Amino acid sequence: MANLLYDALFGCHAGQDTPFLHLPDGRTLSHDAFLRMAARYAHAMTAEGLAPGDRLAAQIDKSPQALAIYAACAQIGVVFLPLNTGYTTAELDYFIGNSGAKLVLSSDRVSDALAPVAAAYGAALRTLNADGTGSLTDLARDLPEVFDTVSRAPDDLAAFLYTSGTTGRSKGAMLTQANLVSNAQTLAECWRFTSGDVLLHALPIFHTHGLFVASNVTLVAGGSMIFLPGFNIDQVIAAIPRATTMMGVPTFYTRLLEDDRLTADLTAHMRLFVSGSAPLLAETHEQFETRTGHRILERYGMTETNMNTSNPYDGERRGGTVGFLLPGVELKITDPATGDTVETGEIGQIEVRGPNVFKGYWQMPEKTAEELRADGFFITGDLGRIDEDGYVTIVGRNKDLIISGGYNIYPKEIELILDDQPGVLESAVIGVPHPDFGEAVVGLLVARPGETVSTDAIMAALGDQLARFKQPKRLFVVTEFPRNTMGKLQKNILREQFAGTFSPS
Ligand code: MCA
Ligand code: AMP
Repeated sequence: MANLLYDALFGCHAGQDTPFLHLPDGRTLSHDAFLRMAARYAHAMTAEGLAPGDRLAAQIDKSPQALAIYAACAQIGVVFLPLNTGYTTAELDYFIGNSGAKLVLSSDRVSDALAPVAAAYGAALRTLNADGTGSLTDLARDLPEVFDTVSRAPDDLAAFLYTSGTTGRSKGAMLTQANLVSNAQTLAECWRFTSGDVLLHALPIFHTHGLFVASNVTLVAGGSMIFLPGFNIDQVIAAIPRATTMMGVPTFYTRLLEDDRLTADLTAHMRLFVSGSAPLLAETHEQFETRTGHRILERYGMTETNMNTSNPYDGERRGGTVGFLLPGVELKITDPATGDTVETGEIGQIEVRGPNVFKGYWQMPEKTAEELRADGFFITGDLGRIDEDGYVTIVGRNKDLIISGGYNIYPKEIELILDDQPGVLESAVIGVPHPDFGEAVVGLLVARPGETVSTDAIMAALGDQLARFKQPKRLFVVTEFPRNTMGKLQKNILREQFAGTFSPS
C-alpha cells in the first residue's frame, strides 16, 4: 500500500514532535499535531462522501487548517483544487462546474453567495474560515486522529490548478502525485533544504509558488515555516531574523527594498532568498545584494510544469537569467513556426519535458494536444534563449499574458467582458510597467459611433465578474486602435503609448 504524495510529504513525519508551523500568535504546531489534524479532516471528508479521484474545490483563507485540507486530500486520494480567494462567485461558478467538484469549501463570509452555485452542480458545501472555525471543522472535531492512508499510484491525480487561457477560458492543469513529489525533492536538494530550515512563508497557498514550491519543499525536507497570512511588510521584517530562507514574487523584494529596515544585519541569519513567478529586474537583484549581501536566486516555472530551471545554489546566480535546467528536466528552444530547435544563443519558444510536466488539461483533449506534444514536450508560451554556459534567459512571451504582482492575467478574459459593456465597440487589455506589481492591467476602449462610454460605470460593473487583481487599474477611451495591414490589432504600439501610465511623474 503506497501513496507517494502523502508518504513523501506528510506520512514521513508521523509521530515527530518537531516544529512545523510557526504562527503569528506565537504558537508553533508540530509535524505530528498537524498530521493528526489532517487525519480528522480526512475522516470528515470521507463522511461527506468523498472517494479517491473525486475533486474538492477550496476557496479558503491561508491557515494551518487550510494546509491540512491539502494533506487530507493526499491521504484520501482526493484531487485538491485550490482557488484564489479573490475570485468572484461568477468566476467560481465555472471552476466548480468544470471540475465536477463533489465538495466545495469556502469561508462563512461567502458561503451564502456560493450555496446556489454548489447546489446547481450537485456539490456539497462546507466552510472553513481563516481562524480554523467552520462547518467542516465542526464535523472533524471529534473524529479519530489516525486515518488509514488510501493507496494511490504515482500517476494518479493529486491536484488541479486552473490557469486562464489566451481564449479566455480557464483550463484545469492536471498534476499527478509524481509531478509534485519529483519536483519538490529536486528543489529541496538543489536549494539544500534540511530539517533545520525555517522558511518565511508569506505567499498565498492557492497557487504553485506558495503550495507546491514553498510548502512542498519544506515538507520533504522536514523543516518548518513561519506561516504568515499574507505579505505584510511589518510582519515580514519582524520574521526575517527567525528565518533561514524566504521565497517570494519580485514585488516582495521591491517592497522590502523600499523599507529602510532591510539591512545586512536584519538578514544575517538568512541563507537563501528565492524569487519567481515573474521577471526579477536585474536592478532589483543588484540593489538587494548591495543592501543585504545576499544574491537572490531566481528560478522559472509554470503551473503546468512546476519548476523547470533554477540559478545555482553554489556558483554564479546571474541576474536577469533563470539559471540552469533542473536535474531531470529537458528544455529546448524552438522555432515557433516549425518546431525545430534553434542554434544555441538564439531566441525561440521554450519547450520542456520531464517528470514535472503535467498530464494535460482536464476534459480538454484538443487544448492539451495544442500545447503538449506527443513526445512529451510542453510548449510553454515563453520566449527565451540558452547561452553557451547553460543559463536560460526569458526574453518575452509568445502568449498574450500579463503578470501582475505574480498573478497571471489573460487579457482575453477581461476583453470579453469589456466588449459586452454599454457603448463599447471593442476593447484591448494590455500590461504596462508598474512600480509595485511589475506590470499592471490597463483597459482601452473604443466607443460605438455616436455613443458615449462611462469608464466609472464599467469599472463598477466589473466588480461582480472579475477578481480585484484582474480588474484594470485604469480604463481609457481611445478613438481607434492601431492595426497592421492585415487588420490585426497592434498591442505593442498600445503598450508603448501607455507605458508611462504609472510612472512617477
Ligand atoms: C493585490 N492587488 C493586486 C494584486 N494584489 N492588483 C494587481 N495585481 C496583484 N498581484 C490589488 C488589491 O486588491 C488592492 O486593490 C490593491 O491591488 C492594493 O493591494 P495591496 O494591499 O497592496 O496588495 P497585497 O494584498 O499586499 O498583495 C500584493 C501581493 C499579492 C503581496 C504582491 O498580490 C501576492 O501575494 N502575490 C503573489 C502571487 C503568487 O503567489 N503568485 C504565484 C503564482 P484595491 O485597493 O483597489 O482594492 S504561481 C506562478 O506564477 C508560477 C507557477 C511560478 O513560477 O511560481
Ligand atoms: P503560471 O501560469 O501562474 O504558472 O505562470 C507561469 C508563467 O510565469 C511562466 O510561463 C512565465 O511566463 C512566468 N514566470 C515564472 N517564473 C518566471 C521568472 N523567474 N521570470 C520570468 N517569468 C517567469
